[in-house]
Amino acid sequence: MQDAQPKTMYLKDYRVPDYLVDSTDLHFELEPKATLVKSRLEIRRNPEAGQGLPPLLLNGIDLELLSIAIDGSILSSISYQETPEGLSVSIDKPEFILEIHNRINPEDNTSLEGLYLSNDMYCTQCEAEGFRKITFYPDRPDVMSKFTTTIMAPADYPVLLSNGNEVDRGYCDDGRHFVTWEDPFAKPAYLFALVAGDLEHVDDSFTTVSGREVKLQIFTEDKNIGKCDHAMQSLKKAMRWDEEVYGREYDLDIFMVVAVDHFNMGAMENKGLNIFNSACVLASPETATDSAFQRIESIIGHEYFHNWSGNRVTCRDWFQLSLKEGFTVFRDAEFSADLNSRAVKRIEDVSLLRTSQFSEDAGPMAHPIRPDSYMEISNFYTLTVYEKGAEVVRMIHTILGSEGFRKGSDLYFERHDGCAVTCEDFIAAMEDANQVDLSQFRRWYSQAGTPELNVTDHYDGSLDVYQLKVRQFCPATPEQDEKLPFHIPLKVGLLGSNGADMALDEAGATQCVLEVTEREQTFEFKGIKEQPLLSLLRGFSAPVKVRHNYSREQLLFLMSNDSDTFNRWDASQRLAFTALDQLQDAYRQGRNLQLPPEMIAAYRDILIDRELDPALAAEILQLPSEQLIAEESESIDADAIFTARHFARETLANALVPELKERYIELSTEKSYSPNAKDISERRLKNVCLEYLCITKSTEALGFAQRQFEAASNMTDKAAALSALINYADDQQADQAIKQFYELWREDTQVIELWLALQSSSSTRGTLENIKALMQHSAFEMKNPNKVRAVIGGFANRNFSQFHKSDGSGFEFVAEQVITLDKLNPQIAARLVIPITRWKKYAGKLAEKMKAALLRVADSGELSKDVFEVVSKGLKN
Ligand code: B3K
Ligand code: ZN
Repeated sequence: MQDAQPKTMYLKDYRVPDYLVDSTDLHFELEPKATLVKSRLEIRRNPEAGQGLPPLLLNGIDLELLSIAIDGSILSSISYQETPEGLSVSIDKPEFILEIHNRINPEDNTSLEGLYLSNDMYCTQCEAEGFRKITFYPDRPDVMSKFTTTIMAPADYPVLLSNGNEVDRGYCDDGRHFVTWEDPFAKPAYLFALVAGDLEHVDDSFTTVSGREVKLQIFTEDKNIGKCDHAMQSLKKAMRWDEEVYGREYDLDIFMVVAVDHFNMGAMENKGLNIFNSACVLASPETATDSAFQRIESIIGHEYFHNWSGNRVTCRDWFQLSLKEGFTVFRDAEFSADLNSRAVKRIEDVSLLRTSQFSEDAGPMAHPIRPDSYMEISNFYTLTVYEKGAEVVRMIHTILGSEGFRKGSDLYFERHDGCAVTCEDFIAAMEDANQVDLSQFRRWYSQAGTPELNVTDHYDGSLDVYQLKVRQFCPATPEQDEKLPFHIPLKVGLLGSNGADMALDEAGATQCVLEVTEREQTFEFKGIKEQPLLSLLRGFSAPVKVRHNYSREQLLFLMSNDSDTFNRWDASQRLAFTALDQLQDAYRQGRNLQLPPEMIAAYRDILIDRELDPALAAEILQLPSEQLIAEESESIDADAIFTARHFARETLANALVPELKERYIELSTEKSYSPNAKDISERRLKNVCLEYLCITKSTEALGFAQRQFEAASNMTDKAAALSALINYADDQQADQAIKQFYELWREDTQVIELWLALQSSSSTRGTLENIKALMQHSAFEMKNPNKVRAVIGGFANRNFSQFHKSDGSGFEFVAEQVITLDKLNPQIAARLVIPITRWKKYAGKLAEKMKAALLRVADSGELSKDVFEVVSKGLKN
């Protein structure tokens, strides 16, 4: 693979920094290929770090050092050494001013870390370790400093932004201009940001609860200025929500958001200057789908909430990443739930967790939400740290209740404001504010893997006692063979034969949280007058898998009666899984495939139930994705999964045509677009009906799709119709729609990303040949992560049948792209390689072919740290 293995970092090796940086004064002279960076740092020995004056260690990557001086004296090369990490400088006094001049090359920076150019706009991305690509610095989150930043640029970069408040601006003799920004809050270097470009902005303001006026600005290229309104409204809602729900007020006079086309992830919470992937901030009804509107609302909320959970209180080291990310995802999920449909939000989040986080937990990169080690921290911005991390915070919320949780978060913010802290500090604040003991609960932070609960029950009618026996088990994960029992809040209810919740105690509570702490534990409910039906893990109260021997009748009963909406949906999932398993077995054994008539009847009931939230109906009708079925399988048989699911959908479609048609027509009313929960949910069901109808490939159904494609005035309906045509129309009709759509939207970057994704994820049109053709299209750009995610990511992650082609061509293709991308953008390459690291879960030849593709990446020469870590863990036995 390569000669020198990258170094592994361990949590147990954490040491406080030797030196502190009280102030950081930065000066940038922007030039595309040769930007000059001058820094002036006030440094002192950290009193907590022990005696003596050890060398000062500064991180630096791809920097051209011009000069280094201490207290005004230029250092000769004997006073400092270049190291693999950066510089080691000899120190002979406890306090000093360090001045460094260095040059960087933003234009050639395709890693999109540090300072780079995107469409002629300068921007930065410093989390986690990007600041070291800007200048030599102790680039670690526990070094917090007050930053002042001066940006000097030619006049054709009129907008010059950094963190904090603007304190000066002016012109230089040579025609350049400058702006100086001062951030009064000490922060780690990963929260530093700089933007320079020819940008327009939309302005608004927000009055905080204590009456302070905050200026709000969203910056983007001129052509996108009409797409900022939704983000601005979302920002104001988020600011109000954080005041009301967490008592958190904004702290600077200005809050800025900038949209950037080239960005490795969704957005970044830099202090006062959030930088966003354009796809996560720009929207208009004509160009963005409902899910884009919702994604924007939640990401705007997420980054804003980081101002407290992340910025004011930050992480001591990167092992603590979930401290800010898990907590902030929990906060943004609750924000979205409060603003939209709580049940639908929960279903979407749990689907993502089950599909992608559970498979991470079962794969070679499995890690606890607080990892013990890493080679490259960028590889740990995972669903485990984010989404499972949020579930762990949610469990604390469930155990303590809303009020107790709020007391805990108040204490956490009060105790640690302005500090860099640990997950342990968060749990301790929750404990201390509530006088509870969360010792065992802490195992969620240190043990990886998805726990499984086996639940059996027994009803004794002569004593009116209902007993639940719960056994827990967690599969082994890399480096962790044995797991200790988890503390699991298991929310349950009991349904009577009339479908209503039974009273579980004398006070009449209809649900309770069982605290499962042992490997095996029995719970008893008294005064239960009839055999109840168990509603388990309500609201998905813990990130676990629950096994219980439900009969088909019981699941159907739960589907129609459970008072917990999430569990109504979950019952439908269990029912679908059973049917899909049986179909897979029949396929493997060469028997005729058949869908149980009760299942068809149940789906008909869902479709005609006008009382049911249409979004919930849509979620139920969808059937679990192939990826989720794969995750649930002991050994993945891709062919059987695809065939079974396809058959089930085709059968349902053919059996339910009249009901689908009626519902589709009924929901196809002309009204002006609004991304509110009710309208979104109606559009969702309408478009699920359209898709099912098109599965039948009838002329009538494809006619509906064609008409909707032509008439739609919003992108949700337009894209749904295009998707139906791409997947189910004949080549001619599909080709024409694809072409027409492109001609209409070729100037709109976000719409074209959607256009690419719809094709790459299509099981019919997303053939390898077509994917390669898309990569030759002028709309594709290998240096743009959104385009890579749309085309190559869409193929590897959302095009189950083509990616898993039995000849292994899909795996080989992904391997080739990873090798190419690793030279341009290691972070993106390391994400893309993940689908081919899961080879152990596959049956037969597919496993061999997938492993061969992974080996090909491993043997391709020098790899980045990012790709090396994922590939080497993927190949480990
Ligand atoms: N904190 C950033 C993620 C940075 C990822 C760096 N590889 C966005 C977020 O979670 O809010
Ligand atoms: Zn975050």
